[in-house]
Amino acid sequence: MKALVTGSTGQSGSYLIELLLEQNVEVFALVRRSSIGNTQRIDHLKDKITLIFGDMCDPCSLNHAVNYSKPDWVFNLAAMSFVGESWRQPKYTLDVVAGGTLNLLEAVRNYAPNAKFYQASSSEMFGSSPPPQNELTPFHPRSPYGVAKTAAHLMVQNYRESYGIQASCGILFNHESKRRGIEFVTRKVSHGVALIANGKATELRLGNLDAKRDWGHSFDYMRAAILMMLRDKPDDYVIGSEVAYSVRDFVSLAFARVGLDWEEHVLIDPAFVRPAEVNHLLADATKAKRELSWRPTITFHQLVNEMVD
Ligand code: NAP
Ligand code: G4F
Repeated sequence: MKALVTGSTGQSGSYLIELLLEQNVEVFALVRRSSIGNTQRIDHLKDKITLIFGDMCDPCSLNHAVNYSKPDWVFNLAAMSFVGESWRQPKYTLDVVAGGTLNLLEAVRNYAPNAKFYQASSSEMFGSSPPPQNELTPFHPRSPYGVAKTAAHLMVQNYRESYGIQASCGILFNHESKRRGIEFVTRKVSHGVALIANGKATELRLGNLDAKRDWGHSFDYMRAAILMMLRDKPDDYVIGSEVAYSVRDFVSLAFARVGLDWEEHVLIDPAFVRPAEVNHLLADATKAKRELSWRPTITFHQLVNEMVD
């Protein structure tokens, strides 16, 4: 069994590759060229996988990657995934997330039409649709990133219906870990708490503390992605913990982990308030529980502690 993974150097790409290797899947990892190195999250796996250089915006490189690896499974995790940045780089976000997915679907259609395809869709697509959200909830994205993910999601469904591509979309709610990028709120907070606890900073500047998210662990959510690929029939699944907490809850628990009162250190900075907010995401993962027998194993409190520790 061979798998091609885009977004291999990201948070979830690294957990996914570890899980695939455990199952003796041969892994081909798409990596984009960087002048300083961007493979830290998978450096410990480099001897066990094949790196292929490429970029989601370059169809030639994706054609090569698919033709060279001849994969049974394609996991499309590559994205400009930071919502806040997507207002500053909307065209680039659309190009990578939506255009890149189209480029990859074409490469699969041409060079590996029987491969199973996994699309990293997002709860950000639900935007302002009231909670709980499941596979039937209408999309109302609130950011350029959300719009781009919605376009990619619909394109994947279209290739499934038009060409019979065996594509499944995992509509994943927020998932985090100690490998999370520093600009996302959970990592920013846990890192900020560590700096303050070690006397290297005194304050932490944040935006909207009222937003609610359904947070889980990246390891658990990549287990779900593999379970989707093991199904005979492609389909779309919501993956989430079915419990939502506010950003304030996360902040309060993270500071409490080191015995500090968050209200003595957190300042609200308008620079981190978004032009439009997604107020409340809460998964209804009934279908995944029923059809994939998937359950999360790491709780919100364990996640906060892991990230702060
Ligand atoms: P991440 O840590 O930001 O990783 C993104 C990956 O995409 C990195 O490997 C990055 O490469 C790569 N990438 C970005 N632009 C690229 C381009 N033009 N060509 C090739 N590769 C490119 O994100 P993540 O948290 O692992 O998330 C994985 C996927 O799931 C993303 O598609 C994200 O949108 C989606 N998703 C995430 C969540 C979540 O809560 N984490 C929820 C729902 C959906 P570099 O390392 O070189 O930057
Ligand atoms: O951690 P965030 O930046 O994640 P967000 O926007 O929910 O997006 C993440 O989850 C999506 C799934 O729903 C993924 F598709 C996406 O790729 C990404 O992984 O922000 C979470 C919340 C927001 O409401 C934001 O306004 O935290 C709020 N927040 C408050 N202060 C902040 C800050 N977010 C960040 N990044 N930085 C702040 O200072």
